[in-house]
Amino acid sequence: MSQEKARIQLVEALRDGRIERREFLRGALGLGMSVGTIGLVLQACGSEEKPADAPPPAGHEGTGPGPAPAPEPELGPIEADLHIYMWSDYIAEDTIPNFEKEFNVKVTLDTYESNEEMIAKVQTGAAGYDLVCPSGYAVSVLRHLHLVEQLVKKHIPNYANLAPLFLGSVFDPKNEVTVPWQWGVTGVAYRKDLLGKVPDSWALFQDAALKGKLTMMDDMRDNIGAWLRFLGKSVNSVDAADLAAAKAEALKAKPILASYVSAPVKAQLIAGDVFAAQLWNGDTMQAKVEKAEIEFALPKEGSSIWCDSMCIPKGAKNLRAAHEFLNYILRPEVGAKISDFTGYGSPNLPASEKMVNKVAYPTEADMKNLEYNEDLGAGTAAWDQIWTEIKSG
Ligand code: N2P
Repeated sequence: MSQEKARIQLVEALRDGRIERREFLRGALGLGMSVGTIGLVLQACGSEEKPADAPPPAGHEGTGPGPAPAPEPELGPIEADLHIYMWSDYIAEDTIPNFEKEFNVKVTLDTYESNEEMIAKVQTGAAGYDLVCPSGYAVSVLRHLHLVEQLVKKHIPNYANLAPLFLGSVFDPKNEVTVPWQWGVTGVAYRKDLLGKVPDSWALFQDAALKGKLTMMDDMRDNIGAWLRFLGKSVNSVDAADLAAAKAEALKAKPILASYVSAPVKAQLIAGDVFAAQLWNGDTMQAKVEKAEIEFALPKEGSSIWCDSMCIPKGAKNLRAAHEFLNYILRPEVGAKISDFTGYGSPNLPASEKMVNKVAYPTEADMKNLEYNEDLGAGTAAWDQIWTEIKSG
């Protein structure tokens, strides 16, 4: 019998009351289970006592009724390298250098501009990344493709800092694969001095008087999603008639737009070449630091809200370094500095309290006009097709 099977049988025996706690402890230590895992199992099986040096349980799973969690694997010593792939302008300047110094790890950071770009690269399997940062729906896509590793929570004790609002999500109901990173909303960044009005509708991007001074994001979900909301539809619609109507609106906007561009539009807003751009709130705040006349608005038809999370792609080589990094970014002071730089909200509760430029968590009223993007499933092909037609049309 494999050691793993023996461990599972031992946990089951304790859970079913066939062996005593003392017997379980002896067997578990003999099978090389860590003290942390033993603590979790004992807690899940209703034991009051914990081994003397057991850390607090990580996350929320294993504390309710139901089967005990499978023993967590052992991770070796920290590796010398860590490869991160994330959105551009999404981390404070000193986050990585400070981690490198403290943990003696060399970090490589590559950036992307959309979930689709990241998924395509991770799917090749050759990218060699240890951490990626998908939005919620993209976590579902990666899970569906079996492209994410389970987290070893005993190495992320700071997971407890995450606000309950961001846990137990539809894309990770048991908090097994994600560390929520930043949350935000999609709307309109604009130069109040140049535009001369507050944009209140997605129709702004069809205003011929502003030809060449507007941009929308180079992002299938945000772009088509905005036109769906404009039409009173869900950002997650896969209905053929809705998509055809959204495409028609997008094609009306296309000759007015200077380009399809996401985060890099900040430089054009600052320079005043672009008067208004579809953009996320945090990137808008980053641009505002350089140019005070930049503001952010949410169109009345509504928009999307999202939370991006760190995940470990399948086959990652530097697992221990990835976990140490996740635990590090969950420190309140590190998390606060990240969000103070990005301009986004922090899902880390003590970090959000420490932030200089606080971003309040969305209220129920806020949520009335905002939707989370969901995995489109089989509908993804139709969206891809429409997006290709919009861009080449
Ligand atoms: C990157 C912001 C990414 C947010 N600057 C997209 N969910």
